[in-house]
Amino acid sequence: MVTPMELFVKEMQDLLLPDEAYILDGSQEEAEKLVAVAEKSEVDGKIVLKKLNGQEYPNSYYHRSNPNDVARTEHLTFVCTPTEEQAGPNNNWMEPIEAKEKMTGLFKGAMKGRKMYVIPFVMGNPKSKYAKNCVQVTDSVYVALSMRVMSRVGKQAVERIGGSSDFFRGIHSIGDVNPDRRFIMHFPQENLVMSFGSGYGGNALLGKKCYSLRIGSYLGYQEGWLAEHMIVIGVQTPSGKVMYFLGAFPSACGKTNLALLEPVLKGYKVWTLGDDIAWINIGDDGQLYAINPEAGFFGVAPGTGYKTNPVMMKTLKNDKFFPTLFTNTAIDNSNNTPWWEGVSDEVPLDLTDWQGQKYDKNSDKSAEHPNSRFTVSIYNCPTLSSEYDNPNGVPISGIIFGGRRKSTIPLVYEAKDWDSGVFTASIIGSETTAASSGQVGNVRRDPMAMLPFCGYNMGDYLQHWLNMGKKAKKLPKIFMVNWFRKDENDKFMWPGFRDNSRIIKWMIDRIEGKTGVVESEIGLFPQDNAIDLSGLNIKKETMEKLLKVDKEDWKKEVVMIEEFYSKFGDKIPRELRDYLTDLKKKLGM
Ligand code: OXD
Ligand code: MN
Repeated sequence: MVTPMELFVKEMQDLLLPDEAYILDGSQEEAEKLVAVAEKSEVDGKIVLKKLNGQEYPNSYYHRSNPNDVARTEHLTFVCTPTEEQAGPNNNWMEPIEAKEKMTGLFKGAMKGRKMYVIPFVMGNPKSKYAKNCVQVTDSVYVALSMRVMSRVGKQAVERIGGSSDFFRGIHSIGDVNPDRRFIMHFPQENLVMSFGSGYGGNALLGKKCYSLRIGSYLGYQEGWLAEHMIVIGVQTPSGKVMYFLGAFPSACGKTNLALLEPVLKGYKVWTLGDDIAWINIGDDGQLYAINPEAGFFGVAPGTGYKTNPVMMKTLKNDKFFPTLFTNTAIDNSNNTPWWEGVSDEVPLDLTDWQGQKYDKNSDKSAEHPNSRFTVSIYNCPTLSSEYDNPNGVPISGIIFGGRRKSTIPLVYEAKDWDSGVFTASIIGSETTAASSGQVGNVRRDPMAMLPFCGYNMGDYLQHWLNMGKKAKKLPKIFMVNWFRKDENDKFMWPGFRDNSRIIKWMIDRIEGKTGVVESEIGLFPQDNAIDLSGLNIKKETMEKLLKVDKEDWKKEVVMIEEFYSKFGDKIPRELRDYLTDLKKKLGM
């Protein structure tokens, strides 16, 4: 009997017409073989992978992408639900039949002369009841290798799928890497994504943003769980107890640094479970439990260094897993290592930039692309939590939300309860960065840091968050942070990085009921001296400014929030609109 998976492969062969199909088995030999193929293959006239200095960076290879294909392309990303309202104003929408016709036209014969890689994979530990089965086809060996790092690929997935037809289907071809023929189409009702014309991680590694967030969020809405753009960490206190936190921040707000934090405070330790995605379920005891469905980090290189993220540097230099990939960084020719700003104090003398040109030190552009990335196994991470592979996930005590804001949003505050926490998270704004193609530096409203990743109407999504709160028996505390406040001279007021552990310590004290709060218009603030500042040279006035509600700023903020909410009409839950009305009253508006 032909299984649904075999049938899918056959359908893909008939549509894409590859010269041959290869089903990944997930073995070590396979990884070596695929790397050898990539070292000999060219795409766009560029060798797909080049070996880097194995003494400095074991198992590492370099990939340079087409300069037109370096970030997620939100304007070419569509959610194809039967009605436009289901996708919501947060998504581009296309009618599903029209979208499929368009994509089928692009895919027809797209793999002629190429090999089709069939990637069976599981998102999450295959032993977990929360894990999900998936199959992606692709004609990119770089994508196939990246998927091996980022998910559980191979035989265990095939076994888990068995004769079932309940698996995610991902169809991917890099086509001719032409932005005019580039689309990432999601069909949530069919558990299907069609992606054409891009080899970039977020567009092409379909297990990541496409499945684990956009399709996942829709599945969570149907099935009663949450797929979130969140880190998962365990924070160990001096008593040895570990408390688990989730953290949601828009792209490139230091999420990965927080996930691999080395706390500055003695006796505290952060254990890493995930740096990008969390799937949250209500466990048998009524608490929220999270798993990280991914198995690797696809992290932003610039700004990663021994000062900012020593644990990631150790992860990148670990030799446990084969291979580690670097994409669009610069190359230091003196020792054939990947280079980016922040990895060393000095700019090396002989650099090749991310486009393959000799780098001019006096150039005002960086040698690496601002969204250059590394792809590395989570098993390389020296702070990997022993609970990472726990099939039940970890019980969550606190959820941290944040954005990148030079003004308005205080360093930290706590939401009174779950519903006000949902309101607080629904109003996150952040200055945009290079992780998505688009304008850098504007404030974009980004509820739960999910705006680009929510696969259905964000109004329904916010209602789903409120409903989860009603269903759970014990809920985590919700906090809002802003590490990025600036003073009048445009200087960061809070040191950030390792010192952020001071704020997490305060959160733990709050969860344990060890410290009280001061009420404000927007939420609950730390009492005087409740944040441990030992060994930190920061002025009292600075802390006061960091922990203050500036009413005039907030009045402007409320106008922006109202404008954002209005896009969703009455889809925004009544509770949240009431919170906004209440906030306006408190601000005297
Ligand atoms: C990412 C992103 O790549 O959020 O993780 O853009
Ligand atoms: Mn992300």
